Amino acid sequence: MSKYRDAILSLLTKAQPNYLSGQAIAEQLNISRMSVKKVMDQLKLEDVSIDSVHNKGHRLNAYPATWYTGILEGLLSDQQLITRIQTYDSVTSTQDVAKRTLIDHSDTMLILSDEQTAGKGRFKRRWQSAKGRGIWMTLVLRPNIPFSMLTTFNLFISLAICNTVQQYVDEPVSVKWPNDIYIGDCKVCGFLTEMIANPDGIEAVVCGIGINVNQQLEDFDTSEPIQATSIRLHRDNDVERYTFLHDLLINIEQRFQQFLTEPFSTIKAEYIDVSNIWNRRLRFTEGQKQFYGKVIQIDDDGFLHVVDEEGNLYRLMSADIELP
Ligand code: BT5
Repeated sequence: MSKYRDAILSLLTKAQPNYLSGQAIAEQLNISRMSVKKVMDQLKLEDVSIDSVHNKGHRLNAYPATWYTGILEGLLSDQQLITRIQTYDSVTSTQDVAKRTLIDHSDTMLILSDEQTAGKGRFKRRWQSAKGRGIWMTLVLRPNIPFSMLTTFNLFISLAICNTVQQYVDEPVSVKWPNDIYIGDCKVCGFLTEMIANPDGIEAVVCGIGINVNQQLEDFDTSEPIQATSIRLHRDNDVERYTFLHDLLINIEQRFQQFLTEPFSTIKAEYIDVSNIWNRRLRFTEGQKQFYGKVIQIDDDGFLHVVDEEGNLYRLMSADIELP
């Protein structure tokens, strides 16, 4: 595999919808036109649709059905959130890959896979990750913040994901505190945030995000009782995953910046507005404890205030909430 493959794909992506001549590519990368042609021929044998026209050059016609690092590098060159991108056909879990990779690299990262064979939810629960149907990704971020600030990170990220999904469906998209996104009463996305720390502070925030994008009903394994939906199930056509990912990362970058510079109180009204936990009887599981109750408020630190059916008050930082 040519080491110029990613660079060529990145140039073609940035040039879209225009053609880029073989000569221009060769000059920019300081390689021969023959090397450029070899890479083009190889890419055309895969599922990359490249149009090559005599006297005009090469053009990327459409995004492929699988992830290509070079295309993402070109597509995401307008953002500052991520410096390293790694894509895979199949991994156990992007979360595991990210944690292994951050040992050797100190930059910010996006790890993306077409399939996860052992995708994980919180508390090691299974996360279904049908091949080619969703966004199965982990972001490694390096915020220079005190530990205490992390409590509201998920709330900002929730809004970024919720807003992005809402760009693709008409039905209202909602947030289920602390880390789920719903369409109606079904989960379209779950994410989890892990922290890698050393005695000096936070080394990395490892945020794994799973979004059901193009699944049909039969793509979900219903042998376990899950209330899942996908964006596709609320549209007439498939979602183009590269474009979706680009939109998502623009929103995450903007919300992450807001998280670093503004308190949760500035987005609290917006957050409350898209939350689906108000005015309903909910089942809470916190560790071994389980109870039914109602949410009273969310405070400025992002904690949930809940009253159970005996009138006891709780201030929760994290919990499993079921919508019965
Ligand atoms: C979550 O956990 O919702 C966090 C899921 C994070 C997944 C991403 S994918 C990329 C990265 N790599 C990983 O290995 N993980 C992250 P939790 O709140 O514990 O919810 C898990 C529960 O959701 C399961 O027990 C099922 O009931 C349900 N579930 C499993 N797969 C689902 C899916 N694809 N869509 C909706 N619900 C699902």
